[in-house]
Amino acid sequence: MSENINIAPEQAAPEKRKRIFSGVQPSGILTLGNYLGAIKNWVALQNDYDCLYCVVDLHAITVRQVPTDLRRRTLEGLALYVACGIDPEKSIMFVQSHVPSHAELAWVLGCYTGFGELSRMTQFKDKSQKHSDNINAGLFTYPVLMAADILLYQADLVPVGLDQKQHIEITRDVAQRFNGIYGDVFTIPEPYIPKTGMKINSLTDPTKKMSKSDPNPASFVAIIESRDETIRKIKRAVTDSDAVVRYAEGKDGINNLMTIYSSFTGKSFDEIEKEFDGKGYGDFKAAVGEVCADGLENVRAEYARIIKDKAYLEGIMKDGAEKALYLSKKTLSKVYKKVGFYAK
Ligand code: ATP
Ligand code: LTN
Repeated sequence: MSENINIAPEQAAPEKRKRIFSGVQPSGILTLGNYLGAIKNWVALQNDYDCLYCVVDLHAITVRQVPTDLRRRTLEGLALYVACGIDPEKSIMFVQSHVPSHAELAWVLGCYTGFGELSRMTQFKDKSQKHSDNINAGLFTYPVLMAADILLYQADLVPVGLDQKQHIEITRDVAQRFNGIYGDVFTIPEPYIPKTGMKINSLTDPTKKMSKSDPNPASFVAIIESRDETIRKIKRAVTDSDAVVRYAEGKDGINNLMTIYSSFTGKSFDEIEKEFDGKGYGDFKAAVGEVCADGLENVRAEYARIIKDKAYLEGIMKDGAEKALYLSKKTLSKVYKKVGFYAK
């Protein structure tokens, strides 16, 4: 993998502001993985780009959800975006189901996406295994809806964790195919993947991605859990028995904790190895727990304050949906015209 598919912090702010789109599913309580892999970067990007950040509830129902939980988590997801530092004055925040263009464009794009290419998606394979009792068509066409999200807004960049790279690639393929037939309709988006934090692994099985829908809460750090809980979970994280803090193959647990430590402190793996030279895992885990709890402290305090103000959050949602609808309709009407739909 070249350095440059990862973020290029050296990328200067462009003349005409470029567009960014990203989203998180309200499928559970947001984790440290979501924060370091995605949302932390969204905040950094909003000064230099025009950003749209979405709570992707349509995607969440590809896995069975309890309706009251989904509704509550949608509001909580938006509150977390704000608590993490997304500024409603700078960025558009909205809920995917509030803008019908997403489902509309997804239908059209589905007719330009191959069964074969969807079958190759690793997320589909993983989730079909996890939910073998409910392998639905939505789970299969999930990437088409994601392509619609991105292409509707002519996004140039999509800040996501590494697990989503394949979905950006299929989005590019579908966009190029469509453009090849009808001319330049869609901007071809690039992934924007952080150098550290691109993949935070589970605390209980460090060979797997940390995931908010993991039924075992010990496997993840939730962005909004208590300081003590975070420190306790990290203390209990699964590691090897080698007792040397070193980044190396086969040391998935320690590699993961080093990645987390590095993401919060900005220290390189070499520096971390030196810092903990001669010290045991106990000391290292305590330090990781502390930096993690410190790094999330402000977000947690902001969240506790904002979540109480439902009217404020609903205002952001409503305003965001109006703006997003306006922008999305420009692309959707162009697409409808290009494919030959009769104008109203
Ligand atoms: P689910 O468990 O419901 O599949 P998830 O926790 O994997 O959810 P998503 O909503 O699928 O989260 O992802 C939202 C964003 O967070 C994406 O950009 C994704 O790449 C990023 N992300 C999710 N988990 C991680 C992780 N463990 N490490 C880095 N980035 C992550
Ligand atoms: N599939 C993504 C969530 C998502 C997304 C998007 C991310 C849906 N639509 C558009 C970026 C851009 C995931 O993280 N699982």
